[in-house]
Amino acid sequence: MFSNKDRFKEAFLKRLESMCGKGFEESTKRDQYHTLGNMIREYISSKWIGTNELYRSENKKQVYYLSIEFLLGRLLGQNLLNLGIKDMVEEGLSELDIRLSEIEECEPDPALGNGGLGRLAACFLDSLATLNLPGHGYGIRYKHGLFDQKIVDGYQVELPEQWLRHGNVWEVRKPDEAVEISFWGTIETNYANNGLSFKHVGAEKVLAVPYDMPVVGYHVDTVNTLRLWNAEPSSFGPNQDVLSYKRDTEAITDFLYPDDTHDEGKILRLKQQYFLVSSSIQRIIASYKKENQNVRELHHSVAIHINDTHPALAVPELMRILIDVEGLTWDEAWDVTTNTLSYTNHTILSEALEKWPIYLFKPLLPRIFMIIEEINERFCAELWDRYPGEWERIEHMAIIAHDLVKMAHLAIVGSSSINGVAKIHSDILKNREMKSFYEIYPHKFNNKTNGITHRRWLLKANPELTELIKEAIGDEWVKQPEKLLDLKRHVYNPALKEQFAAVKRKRKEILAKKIADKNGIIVDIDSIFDVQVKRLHAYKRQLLNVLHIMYLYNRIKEDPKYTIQPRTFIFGAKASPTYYYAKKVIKLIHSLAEKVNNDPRVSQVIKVVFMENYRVSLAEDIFPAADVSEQISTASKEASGTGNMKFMMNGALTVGTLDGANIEIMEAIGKENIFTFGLTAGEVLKYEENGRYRSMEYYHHDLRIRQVVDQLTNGFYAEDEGEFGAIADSLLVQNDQYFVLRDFASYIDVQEKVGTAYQHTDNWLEQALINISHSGYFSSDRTIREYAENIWNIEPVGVRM
Ligand code: CRA
Repeated sequence: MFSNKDRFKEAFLKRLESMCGKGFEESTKRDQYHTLGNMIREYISSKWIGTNELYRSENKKQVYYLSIEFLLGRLLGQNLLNLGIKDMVEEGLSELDIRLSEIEECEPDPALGNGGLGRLAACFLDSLATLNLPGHGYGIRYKHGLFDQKIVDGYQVELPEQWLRHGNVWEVRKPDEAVEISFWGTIETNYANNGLSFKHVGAEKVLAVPYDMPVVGYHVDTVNTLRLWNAEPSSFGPNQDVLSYKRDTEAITDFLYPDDTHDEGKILRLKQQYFLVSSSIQRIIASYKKENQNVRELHHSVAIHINDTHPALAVPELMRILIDVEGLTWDEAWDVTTNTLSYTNHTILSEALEKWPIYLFKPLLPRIFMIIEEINERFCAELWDRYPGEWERIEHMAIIAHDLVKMAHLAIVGSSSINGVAKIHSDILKNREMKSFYEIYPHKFNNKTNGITHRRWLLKANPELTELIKEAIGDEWVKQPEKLLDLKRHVYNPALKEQFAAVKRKRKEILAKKIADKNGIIVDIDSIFDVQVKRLHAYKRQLLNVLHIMYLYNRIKEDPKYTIQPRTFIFGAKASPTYYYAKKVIKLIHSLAEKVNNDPRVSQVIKVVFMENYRVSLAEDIFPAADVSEQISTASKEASGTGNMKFMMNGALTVGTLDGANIEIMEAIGKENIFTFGLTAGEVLKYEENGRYRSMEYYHHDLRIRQVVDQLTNGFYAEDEGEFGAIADSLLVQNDQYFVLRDFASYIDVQEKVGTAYQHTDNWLEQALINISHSGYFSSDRTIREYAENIWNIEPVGVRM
């Protein structure tokens, strides 16, 4: 049905009638979306089955990537592109007077993630499949993904996200592969003649039913699997109070927790984590045992990756199955477990380090708790041997201490590999945050700098730029993104620069139209599109960006001779619903926009735009249109960042601190092609240690700072003077934890340089092209190859299409 355009058209019309029970004329865009999606899924099936058969017959090692989040974004367009049938389908549809882009708009954005961590998992799946690597994602099928953001009077309001309302064309329910998960109850210990055995009695059972989604590689036959688990009542549930049992069970997969950098100490969250881990590992072992006899050799065929600490219960769960179900001894089980598991840390923010109180943990997961106690005891005994008498050190490193279970310690002790997500982050882990663990396990620690899939963030999001690059250097880089470096030879070619400028302009026009439609704001295409899009968090310092704009406003008002290169400041960000400060920053951006955009003179040169409901599909419109990428986190706090890479790949120049992957971006493109400013990580960490920073001094000594900070509370931006009190307090009363005022002056300076640089158009375009040419290193293909070779020990399987 996809062999040529005419057969496709015919099949499409036939399928539309049979699926929707309507003729073409009456069909809606959504009917057309479902029809096309259905046809594509069917087309994928044979490759999917083929891939699974190949994996079975070759019996090569496979990796399972356990993640509480997968932020996929829309799949229709990406699948068409990866299957190599997009142009044909697009033409066929247009002959039927249907625009593919309009159909694509009907697909809800599967928002099963918050931000970087979840999106990284999605990029990794794309790379695994494209590189023909046997690797699958295991996650949760949340009924509601991340909330939809509405802005009402400048305030964020959260609406429940409803991605499953009209069904999900990509998924296949596999009830035959459902497994049971046990919560609560008690453990009976039996002393038989050949040792101990444990029986979990009185447990509440929950059924985990898998829904599989195909992960299609780019122009290859590999189709891997993303398996999402759904919680359902089990037939072995209680007889009494069936209704509340049903409600409690389904609640497990109802919601994605809308916070990535805070520890949600809720029992439901712990239930989600065990639900994911237990269902995944039970199934992984069952499928291993179909082809292999000896679970003692599991790690030769299986690698299981723990994406941040959320799935760290994989350690005791694998132990439980190996000991209680498979009958291995403790030592045998420990050997298999530690050789199977690997762990990535994504943050050093202490508020994100998960610690579970025993009083919640132990009753919910009694057997798992016993196993963690045993792991902890053995670990502490080892420490005692190594550091006799050093109680403090041992207490500090223990997995259980002060009535808390420390998930990061559990993951480190139970894994063979621990990695950070950018060089500086991995170094901070080794030398500070996890120093004591690095001392005893130096061989376990390594770095894997994050990456992004260029197939979504360049090929799909920016077809215009993709074409331009292909015209200039051919298309080898599509399969080998590091070959984008070939573009470097052409950077000074006037024709290329001109064409790139035209592409950028076109993409700015497209975004400007969206802004006009959605926000009713007319922006100047010739202005710098200066963009900060990411989750709202104090450490990411959207506030620094805002204070700069407030300063510009004052400057323009006060000094009639002051001229600047016009700029459009674009923001997109969701704040966690309970994060008071973050929501105030969103309100402040809106109050600022109101003032700036309505001032006759100021609005000639600057505009402020907040784009509602930032998500993957919106991001695909934003990155290609950006001139400037704001990556201004407090140095040491942003583990890597991945938006920075998406901007770079689309030819935006970075304004950034020496943080996360910004540093590696700078090393790749050269200092002269990035605008850096602010404290270094070393300086920040030193301040944190010696406590010598006084934000008040900066407030008193820099008039520009005093003016903007005063304007937060003197009625300038809100009638209610208390409106932004929390923000002012964070800066002054709480001594500015993220060094916003400390970095203010250097940020203003660097922003001035950006304005001047933009006026040297030729030079700017060259710098943009240099950014693009070095972006290949930041493809997730490179990252995944490194994981495959150095951590998982897996190899490509199968043949290219
Ligand atoms: N919030 C980091 O903060 C990083 C991503 C992916 C984060 C980012 O700097 O790029 O992970 N950390 O590695 C995180 O989620 C729980 O920690 C993120 O997305």
